[in-house]
Amino acid sequence: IKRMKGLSISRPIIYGNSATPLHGKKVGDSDHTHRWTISVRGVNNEDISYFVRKVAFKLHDTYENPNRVIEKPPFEVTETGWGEFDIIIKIHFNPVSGEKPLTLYHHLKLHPYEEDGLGNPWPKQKPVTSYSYDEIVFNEPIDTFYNLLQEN
Ligand code: SLL
Repeated sequence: IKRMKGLSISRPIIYGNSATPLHGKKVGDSDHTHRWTISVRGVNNEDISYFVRKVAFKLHDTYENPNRVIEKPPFEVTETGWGEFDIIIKIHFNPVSGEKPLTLYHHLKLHPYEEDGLGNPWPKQKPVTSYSYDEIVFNEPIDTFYNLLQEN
């Protein structure tokens, strides 16, 4: 294998969650209050599957099968629940990259901020969102992976 000495290349991603209240609608016999979606995606919903092989989301242990592995886009998990917790996100890259998986953390946000920023209470139907922007930097990538990133 040949590495691109002295070079690095980066790709932007967005990860985080949206959540909407169930407003008393019952989900089975549970005490769940919200429906939420955690996701990893490209900027402007760009397809990231050419360099992301799969994404593992580790949910709170109160969930059945808390380790959710998503093998193709959209890399997201939708669930219902009652509480906020930290989600461990493990991004596995295309095997040609030879890169180790990358671990990110996201605090699942269900409850709105007190106000909308203009002094008004948060609108009841408005989804709560919490997203982060990040850039994944590949240092001295393997040449075939570098070319793959360049071509996409
Ligand atoms: C809290 N430390 O106490 C947190 C834990 C756990 C969230 C939140 C239910 C999952 C299920 C669920 O929302 N768990 O019923 O399957 O706030």
